[in-house]
Amino acid sequence: MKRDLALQFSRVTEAAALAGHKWLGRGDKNAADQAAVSVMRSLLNKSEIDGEIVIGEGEIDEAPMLYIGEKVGLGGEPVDIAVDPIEGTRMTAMGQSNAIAVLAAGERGCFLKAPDMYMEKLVVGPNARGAIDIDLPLAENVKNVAQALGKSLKDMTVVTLAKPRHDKMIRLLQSMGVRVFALPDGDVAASILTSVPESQVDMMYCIGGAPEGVISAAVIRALGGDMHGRLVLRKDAKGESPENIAASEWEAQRCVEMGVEHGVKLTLQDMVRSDNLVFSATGITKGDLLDGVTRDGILATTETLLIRGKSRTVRRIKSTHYLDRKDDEVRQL
Ligand code: VTB
Ligand code: MG
Ligand code: MG
Repeated sequence: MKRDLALQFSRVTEAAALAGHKWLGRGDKNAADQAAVSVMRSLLNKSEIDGEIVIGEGEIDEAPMLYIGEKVGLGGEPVDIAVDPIEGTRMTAMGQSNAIAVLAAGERGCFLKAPDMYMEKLVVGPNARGAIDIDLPLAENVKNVAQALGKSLKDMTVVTLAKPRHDKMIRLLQSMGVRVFALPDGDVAASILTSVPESQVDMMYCIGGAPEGVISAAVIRALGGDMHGRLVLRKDAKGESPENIAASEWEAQRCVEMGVEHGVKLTLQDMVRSDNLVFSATGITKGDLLDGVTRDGILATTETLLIRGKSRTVRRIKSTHYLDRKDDEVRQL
């Protein structure tokens, strides 16, 4: 993938973050999402790529923009694109930390095409590569990772999402002496924390979205960390209510159509097949990973994490934007 495309992708997540931020704390997560989706799409369509959305806003009948299979770009390099215009719409709407705008692009066929369902995820940083196996009990994984890192359990930090489905797991880890950080939402940012040197997080474990799982796999691969996943039916993540059982039947059907299996281990290589990728994330609200957007009249600032998988170059780009000078679709005064 041409080097210069990376900067182009960072402009796309910057614009999505600026658009989403306009809806910060206004309680309307759909409006925030819409704004980010639409600007992301229009900037992708101005890029010199022959792009296809492989992880996006959903199926064509439910998502008018950035749906799975949508073609984007002016033509040029063939790339597959995985997006989450706002990873954390609820966080944006409620003014909580850690919301980001995110995109991963890779060579054709690079990313696992996963249905919009749940995924169990286990992520570690570069120093614990090879030490995880999602088929083993979590307690064992934590011990193996601690050993790989040369740490005692009481010095281990695991990050997860604060969801009822994780309560038992959180108590188990805490009873082992492990420190647990339970964030309200946003497992992409949480996953990245395992693999950036400045963070104290050793492992991320949760059941969250499968699309978010593939996006996380892209950045974890680019950073040299490790990850296992497993597609989980809704009834197994959220309980056997009639709606959840019906949703699970649809999910199982989608798995067959998309040629993936639920309930089986997915390695990092299964989810992301090449290093030839670019990952870009821009903070919307201030978080552990990135600063959020700041606004003062027509002036705005953003912070973006931009990573090229091939060279493993990690850039943090602080930008100042004069919104009155932007193209119409980005100009949000
Ligand atoms: C997951 C997680 C995301 O929302 O999709 C979660 O992967 C939704 O979980 O990072 P629930 O269905 O239990 O609400 C996020 O946390 C934010 O989009
Ligand atoms: Mg989203
Ligand atoms: Mg999301």
